[in-house]
Amino acid sequence: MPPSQTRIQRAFNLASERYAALGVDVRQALKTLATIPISLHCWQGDDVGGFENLGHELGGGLAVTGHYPGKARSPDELRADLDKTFSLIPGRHRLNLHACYGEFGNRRVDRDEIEPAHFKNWIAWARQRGLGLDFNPTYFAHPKAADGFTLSHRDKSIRRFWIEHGLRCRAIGAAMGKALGTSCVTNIWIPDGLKDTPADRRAPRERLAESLDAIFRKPISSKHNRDAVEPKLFGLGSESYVVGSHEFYLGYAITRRKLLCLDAGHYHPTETISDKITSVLQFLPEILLHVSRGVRWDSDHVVTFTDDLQAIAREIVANGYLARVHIGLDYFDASINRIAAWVIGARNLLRALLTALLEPPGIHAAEVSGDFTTRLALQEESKALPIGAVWDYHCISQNVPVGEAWLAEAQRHEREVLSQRSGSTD
Ligand code: RNT
Ligand code: ZN
Repeated sequence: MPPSQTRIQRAFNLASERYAALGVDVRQALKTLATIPISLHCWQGDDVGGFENLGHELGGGLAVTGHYPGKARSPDELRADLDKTFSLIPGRHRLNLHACYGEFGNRRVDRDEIEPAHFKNWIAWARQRGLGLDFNPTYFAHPKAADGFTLSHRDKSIRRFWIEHGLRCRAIGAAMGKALGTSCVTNIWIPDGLKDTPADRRAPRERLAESLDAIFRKPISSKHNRDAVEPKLFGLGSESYVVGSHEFYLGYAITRRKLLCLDAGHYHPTETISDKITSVLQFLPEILLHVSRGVRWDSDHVVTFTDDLQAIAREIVANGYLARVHIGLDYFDASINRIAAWVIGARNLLRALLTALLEPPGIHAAEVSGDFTTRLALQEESKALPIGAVWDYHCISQNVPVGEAWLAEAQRHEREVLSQRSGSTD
């Protein structure tokens, strides 16, 4: 064993003893951690660009800032970047694709024409690597979404177009789930909303419910595809009214037995999704999370190791919800190396889950016995427990770089691969 490995092993042994004294089984925690899949969002790799080559601006209230060179310009480049990324993250994970990332050759294939065949390379790639796929219809960056309305549009033909897109996306999701033997979560987010005070808040919501019902009419086995709907309170250009608000989709998901997607950036700045998890899971069998980080607004910053992130992970783990919560990342940062952005967010999310798995049982026990002093004392003391030693050991056992060593790998990839991509600064 090289000296660094011996050091990591020794630190791990000491840490395990420390945790064991508090009643925590570290090996069991690592076993569980290794089974938790994170759905990595493909759109961090190319600033939500996709491969349709429609030349249409992103829109829909989504904004990617930064001009870091080297973004992926083709599906092959994106897959190469993802391979590098996955090699720096411990565990076996999933990829979350948007419909605009299909491979259409030189043809123009509109959103109401897409088929599973356009995703066959992604499916083959995922199968080879043992990755699951998740999916999203793309309701933005399109002329028929340019006025800010899609499924709730007042024009029936535009609604029809987007319903067809939704139908096709569910079929693609099911094809992915079937081919890979792991159910695909197909998540619907639409940008529909208004910048200024609406005169009618009701009709668009009635139309949205109707459009969604049309998309979901056909039953699909949950073995292959699960439908999720994603609410939002406000967006850029939809500050006054969002058709698919939290209450709208909460009611919709409960009555239609759909997954609700909670995005950490979609609420008021002091409102957290961690507290919502135990509430909505009283009434829904499963949910999807878009783990993100809003800075002042839904800015989709790279996920860092915040209290918010730790609270989300803790609520999933402490309440035994790992089987009912699908965990995905959702952010886009073009101001730093895009692979590093993926890796930082994913490693933080996993570290937060590990922290939750290592929570001393005394915290819960203190609450049960009504001793809130002890609860608070243990909560605070547990923040200084040697989680880093356990995490390092986990990385070594999963054959991924320990600590900041992953960065050198990402930088080598930047020198050898990303920097060779010309004209890739915008
Ligand atoms: C937008 C939603 C949505 C998107 C992706 C690209 O506010 O969070 O999930 O980020 O579909
Ligand atoms: Zn989201």
